[in-house]
Amino acid sequence: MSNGDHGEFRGSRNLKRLARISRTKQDEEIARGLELGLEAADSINDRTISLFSRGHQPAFAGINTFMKSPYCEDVRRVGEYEVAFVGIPFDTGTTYRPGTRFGPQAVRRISAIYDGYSVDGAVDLFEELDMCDAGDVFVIPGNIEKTFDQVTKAVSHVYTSGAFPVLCGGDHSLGYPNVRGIAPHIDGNVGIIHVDRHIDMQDMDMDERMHTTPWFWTTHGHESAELHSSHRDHSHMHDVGLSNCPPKNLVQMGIGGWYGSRPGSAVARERGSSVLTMTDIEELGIKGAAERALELAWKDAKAVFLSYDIDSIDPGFAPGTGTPEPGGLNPREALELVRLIAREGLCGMEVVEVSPPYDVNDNTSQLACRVILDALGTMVVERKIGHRDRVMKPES
Ligand SMILES: [Mn+2]
Repeated sequence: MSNGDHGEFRGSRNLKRLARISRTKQDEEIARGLELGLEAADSINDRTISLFSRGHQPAFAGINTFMKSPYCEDVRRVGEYEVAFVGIPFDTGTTYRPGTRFGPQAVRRISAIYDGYSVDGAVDLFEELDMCDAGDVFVIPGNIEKTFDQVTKAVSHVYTSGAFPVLCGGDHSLGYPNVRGIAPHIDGNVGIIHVDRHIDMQDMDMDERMHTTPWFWTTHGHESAELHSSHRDHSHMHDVGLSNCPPKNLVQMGIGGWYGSRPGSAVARERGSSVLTMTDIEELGIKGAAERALELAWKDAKAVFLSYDIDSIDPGFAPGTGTPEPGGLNPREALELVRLIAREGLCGMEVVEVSPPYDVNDNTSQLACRVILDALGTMVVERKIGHRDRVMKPES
């Protein structure tokens, strides 16, 4: 339906809604720009422009945090924000092409094009959400296990501080330490919606916990540890499964193609996670698929985590990734899926597998940025995060 109530187009209705949102933060940004960046040259008629760029404009200028949000350098203060972007530049878990260690910086760079105002979404992220960039986790290149410990401790710090964690990888091995930083703080089961072309559920890959393994280690299924007796010899691998991440609440969407799914499929089958192939999604449609996913992920769960692998989008649109697999979602489908999932709220999200050395025109990192913005925007509209009621005037 393109028309909303009273035969009015959604766009026109959204413009009215957006007009009710304050522009306090924009005004503050201008004042701050003039204070810190000095007044512009005499020939500049628009006196809101400063001499040195200190805010969103120009989009191609400036020191680039995610969405040009404040850099929370003193990470003890991260809880003063509603959302924290966290970079995790780690690609030691890749099994084909590396390069995702440059993912967070690429997503930050392209994010500068956005000012947070969306006509389609009827949301103004800049005004309605206090977001910061917490910088990057100090990963240990070449050591997966030490990095996992760093990541879990960092994510746990952000989550328990009260900021919604947006975790930007990095490769998909991070799925496990990311969820391990959140789930133990949730009093009840945690569902996981995993969008990917790959099943990522085998126990080990080339003798390590690579990016093909996160859901083996995240969901519990202790009997499966027996699949691989060598686990008992690895002191750091006793922790098969987080106790409140049951496999029945793991929904894997977009799975398919011809690469690397054999070992993970055995585990998915045995533990009983829900696997929706691209063909399933095609048959159900995006709305139907999202409905099924939400039903399964939220069943007797307290919270849901979104794990978004950018390779779920067809490599024609998202070539900058480590393990491309044709036949995935197109961008419009992918973003609709993300928005439908985010409507019910999330406890955290990750976007992984953006590999800028293989990207073209920043297309892949821009899509990763959009996955984040569409999820955040939806949650603001649904009042799951942010402070819409404080900055939006009531309807007159
Ligand atoms: Mn993948």
